[in-house]
Amino acid sequence: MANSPPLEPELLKSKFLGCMLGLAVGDALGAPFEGAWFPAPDQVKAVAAKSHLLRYTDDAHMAIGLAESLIACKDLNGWHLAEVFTKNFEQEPWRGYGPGPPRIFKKIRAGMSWDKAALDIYPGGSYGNGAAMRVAPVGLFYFKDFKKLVAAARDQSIITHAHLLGQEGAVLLALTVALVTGGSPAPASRDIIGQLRQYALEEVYLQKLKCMEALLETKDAGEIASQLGNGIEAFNSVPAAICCALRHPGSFEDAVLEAVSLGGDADTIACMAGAIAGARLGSEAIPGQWLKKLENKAYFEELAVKLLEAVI
Ligand code: RVK
Ligand code: MG
Ligand code: MG
Repeated sequence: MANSPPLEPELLKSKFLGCMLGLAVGDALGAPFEGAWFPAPDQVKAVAAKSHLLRYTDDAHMAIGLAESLIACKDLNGWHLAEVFTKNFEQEPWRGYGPGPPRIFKKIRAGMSWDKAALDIYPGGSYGNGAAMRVAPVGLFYFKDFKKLVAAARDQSIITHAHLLGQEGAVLLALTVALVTGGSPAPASRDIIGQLRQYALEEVYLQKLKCMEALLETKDAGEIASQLGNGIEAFNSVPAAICCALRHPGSFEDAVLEAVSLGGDADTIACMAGAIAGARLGSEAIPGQWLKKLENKAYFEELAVKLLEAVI
């Protein structure tokens, strides 16, 4: 992004807000459909319309922790972030965390090092999507410096998701957020896929990024789930989320509804798609009827503004 002209401050603010609010809205819209079988977009809209509160889950809760730590440390600090994740979990353990992280937080609380605890749970570490679902604030914070972004996306993964497949999902998601944040206009979807292919190291991601180009045009959203996956593993959800966001570069609503409609790990896929779509289109693109019902909306806005202040 070094050669791009600087963005207008108001536009950048809207993009930071759009990303933080977008990930929370996506998570909350998808949460009632976690594990569902291809819910129709109209059904997703109807459930949201009937809800008094759009409540987010572990995905956005952990993105809050990441933003809090980046703001406090002005960088990615593994010790500090592990403490923030642990404290936030202890305060709100009911947010629907995946199986691994609560066990890791217990080990960290008992004194285990931030970069060792995760290896005690799954052999080689977890390749669940928990590191990618929360990583969007890294994409915002380091949107001007991809070398630092990649290192930070990996370091924040290592706390809970040390497996290279878990780390790479986080890297690809953070890069996509950075690419759509830094460009005005944001690069075309095919160019973004091309850039991601240059950073991908693992075969499963390279192969899915290749499939994604053809899926940009498909009329059958079910093809996305069947070719890219819709599961809890990072490699079965990060490519699908990126694909939904890139297929709808002009509509936050279409990107997020399509992400939920894949079913499976719907809150997480919609959280990641919402982060990308919100960063690309800005907060004005998020439907007001969803935003006004979002739980803790003001806190997501506060974090977005503080993240921006830390990078300009
Ligand atoms: C409940 C074998 C492995 C593995 C490995 C599988 C929330 C396991 C959010 C594990 C997200 C699952 C989700 C999830 C995030 C991972 N060998 N199997 N090396 N690594 N798995 O426990 O934070 O919804 O089946 O790290 O990634 O909304 O249970 O959790 O949907 O992936 O949880 O990995 O979960 P974990 P997470
Ligand atoms: Mg969740
Ligand atoms: Mg989930």
